[in-house]
Amino acid sequence: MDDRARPRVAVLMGSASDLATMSETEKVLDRFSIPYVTRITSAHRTPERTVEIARSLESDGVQVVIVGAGLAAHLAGVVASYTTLPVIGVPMDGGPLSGVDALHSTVQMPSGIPVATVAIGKHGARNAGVLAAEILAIATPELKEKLSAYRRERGDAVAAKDRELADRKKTATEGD
Ligand code: RP5
Repeated sequence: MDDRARPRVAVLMGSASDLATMSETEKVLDRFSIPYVTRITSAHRTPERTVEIARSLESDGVQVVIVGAGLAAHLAGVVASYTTLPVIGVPMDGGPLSGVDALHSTVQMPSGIPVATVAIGKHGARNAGVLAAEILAIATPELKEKLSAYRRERGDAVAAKDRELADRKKTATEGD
């Protein structure tokens, strides 16, 4: 396989029901042109497949692993226990506890086996993509430039909204 097409990030999730949220991670990775592979595997329903996937990540060329899971979210922790690659955990929202269960399950790892846990739901899914890009950027200067542009764009969008608001207020006051 052409090395540029080799996945550098693995996006794993516990269920197809996580796809809508985890597609936010994919969008960010797409934006930074980071090749990734997406897999559905469950710590509880397909434990053996999960171990198989976790064990092969490094030899497949993956450098950062992003894992989304909900409810009693053990997938990120289990994957982290089988690899020394950095693992980013995304707690899924939904369920009777609105994702707080998944947040606690993902973040409360025992010392020695870290899972870098981001926010619950879509914000976390997006940040997982950005964090993966930041990790990869350590050795990839082009990515650093893309990250700076991304931040600039987001800052500019806030400033544009602020100007828009000020203009609306001014027009409203003039109409009084
Ligand atoms: C977790 O259980 C999955 O990550 C998902 O967030 C949650 C519910 O899964 P489904 O019952 O929708 O398949 O393992």
